Amino acid sequence: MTKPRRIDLIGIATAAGASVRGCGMGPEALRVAGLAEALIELDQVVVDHGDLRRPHPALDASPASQRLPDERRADVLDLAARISDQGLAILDAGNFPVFLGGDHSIAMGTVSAVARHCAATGKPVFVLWVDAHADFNTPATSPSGNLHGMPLALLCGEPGFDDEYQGEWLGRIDPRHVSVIGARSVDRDERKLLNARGVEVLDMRKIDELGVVALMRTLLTRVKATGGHLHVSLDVDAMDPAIAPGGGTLVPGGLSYREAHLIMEMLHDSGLVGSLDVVELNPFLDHGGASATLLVDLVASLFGRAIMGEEAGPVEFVTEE
Ligand code: 6HN
Ligand code: MN
Ligand code: MN
Ligand code: MN
Repeated sequence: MTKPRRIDLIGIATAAGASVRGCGMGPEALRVAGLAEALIELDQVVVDHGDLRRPHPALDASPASQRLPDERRADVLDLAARISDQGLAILDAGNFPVFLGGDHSIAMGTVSAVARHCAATGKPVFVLWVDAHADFNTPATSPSGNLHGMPLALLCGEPGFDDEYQGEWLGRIDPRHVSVIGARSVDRDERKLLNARGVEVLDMRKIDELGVVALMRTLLTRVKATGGHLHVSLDVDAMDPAIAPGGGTLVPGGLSYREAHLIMEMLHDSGLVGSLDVVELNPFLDHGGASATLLVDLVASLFGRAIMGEEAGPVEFVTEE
């Protein structure tokens, strides 16, 4: 990755898109785990913009987690609009935004910021969704109603979202420019949509059979050929729960420590990544900061931390026939 002018951290302290509470504390846990310090260690210039959050709602006897998804939707959309505007300003200033979630619904805002920024220059946008889930549900296909399972469908213009969901995110991304890697929990009707729209799903079986290197090379070669901007959205549950217990929707059989790092190292070497989300970290469920620390180390790999230092040889892209 060519060194960005500056890395801008922006926290989004929310769990409004999820039904398990606690990932609103994610940004602070990533700070405590040393995110900024790890980046500064890599000679990056870092600015922390603090957190976006909803004003504290009026208290009543029932916890927020008992609010229905529809009742939480206004919070999700309000935050997404603010994330989109703030993310756009960061990108337009030539800086690299790192969005700290928060649940994965924040990607409606983060990816729309990238799409708006790139629309001005005609640069195609590609999205790499590193996740146990595909987050491509609509209100009709979702088993939970939770908006953190739907951001990609909204971004890809999937029909079935009524006027309540209007905003900068709708239909901003070409589904054929989206790759999900690490998937192992895809809902029945969600799978049909993914196939119909041509979303690439590099699921755990493909990783087992072909390995991260072959899959990532093919993907990066394709993005490179178009001169596109690659946005990476990293969900903590992409990693195996044994190494990343701090999430509210864990699924067994995830990325190993080295598979996850190798993805980040290859992304770094490609020079293609221009924005990043780190989402779904739930410090309340984490074990002694293990997941927060892992995420910080993965971000460091994305920004060039390497086992033998930064002078690793050039990576060759092999175009597969
Ligand atoms: N996440 N597919 C499930 C749903 O409720 O739509 C789980 C979504 C999880 C979302 O982890 O970002
Ligand atoms: Mn730019
Ligand atoms: Mn997700
Ligand atoms: Mn997930």
